[in-house]
Amino acid sequence: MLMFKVLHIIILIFVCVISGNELEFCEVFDEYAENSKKCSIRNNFTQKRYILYDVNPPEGFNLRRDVYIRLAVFLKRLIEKDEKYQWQLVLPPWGNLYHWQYPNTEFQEYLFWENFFDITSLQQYIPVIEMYKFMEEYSSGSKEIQLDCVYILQNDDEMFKTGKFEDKNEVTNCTRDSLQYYKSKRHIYTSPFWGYHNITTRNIKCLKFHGTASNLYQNLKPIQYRSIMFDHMEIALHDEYGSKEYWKARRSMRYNSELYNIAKNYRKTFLNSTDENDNTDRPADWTKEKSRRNARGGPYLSVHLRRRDFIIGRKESIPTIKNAASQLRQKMDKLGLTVLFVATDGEQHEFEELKSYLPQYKVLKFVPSDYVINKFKDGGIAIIDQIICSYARYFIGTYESTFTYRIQEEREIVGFLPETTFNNLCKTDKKCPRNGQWQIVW
Ligand SMILES: Nc1nc2c(ncn2[C@@H]2O[C@H](COP(=O)(O)OP(=O)(O)O)[C@@H](O)[C@H]2O)c(=O)[nH]1
Ligand SMILES: [Mg+2]
Repeated sequence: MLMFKVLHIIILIFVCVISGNELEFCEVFDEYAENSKKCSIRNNFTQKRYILYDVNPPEGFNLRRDVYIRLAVFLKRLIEKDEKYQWQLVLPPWGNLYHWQYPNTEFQEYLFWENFFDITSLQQYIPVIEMYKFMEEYSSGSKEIQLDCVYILQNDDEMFKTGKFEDKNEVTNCTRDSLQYYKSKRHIYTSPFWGYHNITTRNIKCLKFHGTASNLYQNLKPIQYRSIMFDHMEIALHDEYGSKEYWKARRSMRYNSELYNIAKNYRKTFLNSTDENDNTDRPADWTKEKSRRNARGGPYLSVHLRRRDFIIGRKESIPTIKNAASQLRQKMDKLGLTVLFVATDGEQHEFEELKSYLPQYKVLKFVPSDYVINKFKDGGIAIIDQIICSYARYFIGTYESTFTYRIQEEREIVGFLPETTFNNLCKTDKKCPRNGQWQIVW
């Protein structure tokens, strides 16, 4: 018994000494061979390697979801290729998005992925961890979290001028522009780092980058770096856009189950729509899903009516409310549907206006309870809108909206016929740009 106790104490001391070492700053500049050696001794101790990322601040929720897929496929391939390390993708918390309307900003910061997505489903595709988990694991009790290397990706302006695009991965001097969001004091950089003041780095590199995400491989340097971050990750392109692998990653992005349940209740209560009647049942586990095209959908037409910045920025394709109403009426009459579900970021008066043009139809939108607002906020409410749209018998979206694209993908997964999915509102009857059809691959 005493022996055990002594052994226990010895092990405890050993663990403390080791984690103490991990706190020590490890200089990672390539030229310092001595330090690199120190790093490799430390880093070899644990095989865990963390990839973190962030996206250009003005980008919205739905493009960010697309950027996740680029990383997920990259990581999946990396893990297949490189078994030596345990690669983990750290999920960047959501916050301060331009479109999120609720005024209290603190209210919409530091939102973890589990608010919106089912983490277990994501983990069935690649190893992901939430930021708070990473902070716990990585800091070994210290308050400050120092990332080993931060790469800020930049477009190569020259390529955009000449139109000659080729793969590029070139470390360049950081301009003031590229560092605009970073603060530095005595070679230690802080902010933005998702709003965490205790995350820092000593090592920022600006990278002129052109190519797909897998080309970032050369920057990982796992012998030197245990944690690396790519900022402006939207600059790296998809490795396999639209492939089977792309769709696997996409299918792993199941929403938080409570969001599905809220949508399910709404469909049942207001839209007379259930999975049994509509042939839209799905296996609880996305890896068990199979290819099918026999989903029927609930007896309603759904529309994603994108307004706000699109009215100004995309005048060429956004119809007036009156014109949108006329397009919707024609379609509902053709399909024999009398119920319209509207997902929109528009103002209440725009919704009222739409309704006023469609008096003979039931026109609905999802109105969140205080509970839903407080718990899931703008991001969750948008997802509920997306889910309801994805179970309709027929969907009409907005041209070139990533919010619409995510609904179309969901409908492809549920198993609708493409002609019920890949439709968008036109500017007018005569002027109609069309979105592409990115059909699912199994
Ligand atoms: N609830 C809700 N929010 C929407 C709707 N359309 C747009 N939004 C909000 O506006 C944002 C639009 O930005 P983004 O996700 O980048 O999509 P995109 O700009 O349409 O490509 C969404 O993330 C939502 O916060 C909608 O139909 N319903
Ligand atoms: Mg956007």
